[in-house]
Amino acid sequence: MARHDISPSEYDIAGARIAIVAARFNDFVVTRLLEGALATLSWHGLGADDTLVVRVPGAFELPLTARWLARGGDADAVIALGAVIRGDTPHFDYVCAEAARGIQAASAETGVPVIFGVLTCDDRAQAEARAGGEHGNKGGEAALAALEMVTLRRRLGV
Ligand code: INI
Repeated sequence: MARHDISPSEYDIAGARIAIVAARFNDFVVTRLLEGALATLSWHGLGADDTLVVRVPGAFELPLTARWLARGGDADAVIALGAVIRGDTPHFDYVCAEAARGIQAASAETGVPVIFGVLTCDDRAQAEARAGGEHGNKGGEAALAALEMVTLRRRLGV
């Protein structure tokens, strides 16, 4: 039986097109996630002509927009970026849950990989640490996940 455990050196992404939907809420963090994602895509040879960036109000709007982009047929993968930071009310829990559930549903319903690049943090410091700080840049990691899924889908022929 074949094994597929794809490393970055094995990416099969020639001609791939990647759509990114990024929340504007908590822009001080999301912009860094976006920069991380674009830098990683660029490092792997995907530039402005291969990427589409769409901004939406907040993480709650990510799933619907990801579904539009995935259904549009032009994207081999969609990356959803956002940052939900806990406040004093249960609002955080609703936004996180719907973003996660909706992004998974967008992927399952369209068959296009939709990557969950949404930080869910207790405070600004946690978010900044994951957006180019001591815990790396989760936007860049989301881009790698997208490229791996594009490659895997091509390999499996699905
Ligand atoms: N949206 C976020 O992306 N992050 C948050 O932390 C956040 N909080 O905490 O409220 C948030 N709220 C807005 C939400 O995503 C929608 O844009 C809004 O409710 C309109 O539908």
